[in-house]
Amino acid sequence: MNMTLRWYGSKFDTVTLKQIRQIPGVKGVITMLYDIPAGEVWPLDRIEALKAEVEAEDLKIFGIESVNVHDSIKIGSPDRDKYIANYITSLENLAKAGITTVCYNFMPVFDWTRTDLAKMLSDGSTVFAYDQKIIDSIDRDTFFNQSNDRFGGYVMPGWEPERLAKIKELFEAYKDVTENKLFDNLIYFLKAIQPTCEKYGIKMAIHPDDPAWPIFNLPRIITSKEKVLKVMKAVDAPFNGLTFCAGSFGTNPENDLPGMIRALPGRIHFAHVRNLHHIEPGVFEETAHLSSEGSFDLYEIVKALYETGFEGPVRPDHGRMIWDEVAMPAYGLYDRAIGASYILGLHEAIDKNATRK
Ligand code: DNO
Repeated sequence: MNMTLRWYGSKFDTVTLKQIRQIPGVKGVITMLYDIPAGEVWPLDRIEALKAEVEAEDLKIFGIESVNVHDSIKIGSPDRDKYIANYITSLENLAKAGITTVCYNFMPVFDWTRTDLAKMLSDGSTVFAYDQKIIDSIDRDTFFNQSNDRFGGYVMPGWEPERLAKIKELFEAYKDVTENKLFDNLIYFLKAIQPTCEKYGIKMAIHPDDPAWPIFNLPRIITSKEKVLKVMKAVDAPFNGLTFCAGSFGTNPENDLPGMIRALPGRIHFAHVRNLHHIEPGVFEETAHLSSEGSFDLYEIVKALYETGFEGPVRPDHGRMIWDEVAMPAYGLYDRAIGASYILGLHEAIDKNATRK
């Protein structure tokens, strides 16, 4: 297990590589070229410059989150092959720079969704929260129009202003995309990139849908163990893997998180480990990483990763905003550093217990 932190690049992130380097046990970053829109090629020189910047601070790039998939590929539009060809070139360029773990998602229109980006917990920290009742009662366009304001000036992943500007057209473009069609389009994409991934040893790690159920009448296909296994079986090759995101799958309390990990040996290429607190069905708030703070058993999650031989990158996920930090919501330094130390502590204890037996 390689502990990392997500880092958006020096132009966008409030956290510096120097700070990340000082978190004990953190060996590197998960990063991306945040300014390149979905569908465009990632140039090799930009990737190499990013790599050099990270390595100059004695850190390593353990993977990319995300090389985003253009909507034409998800919709299955006539021009999808052009965007798939661009995606393949980006993968080749990443592999040439030695970066072979790639996270992506296949969520229609938008990425993760929360109804509150700064809900105050009893300790005075603020967190992301979600309430299905708000989603059910709000007009879709109003929700998206308000999003730029909710983000307090930060560009949030998956909610880039240029996407929000064309949200109506995007919804229109997805109107005939059923769950089956979205699944078929994912399989078409995976089969098209398979030769490149296998040639370069690239591990593709699909991120679950968050929350793990359809919202705004859009289909979601990466929401449960059964649905993930269906994708894994449809393209049954090791390159086709998963980003195991505890916080996303865990939005649905019926998902048995350690059980999911154990059902996917060798197919989890990247892990997001965090916690949240279920309040009632469809209503939850994020919390600190500790098991005692939320609804998940983090010990069992790390143990399942350990016992299935997971050796990929792990990152703490959304953190609370604490200690008056000014940063991109959920992506500050302090609480994610605490999360990383906690996960590493669990891992050390599990490892010592296993090897001493
Ligand atoms: C949110 C993140 C997601 C994730 C993408 C992966 O904080 O977990 O934006 O990076 O869904 O493509």
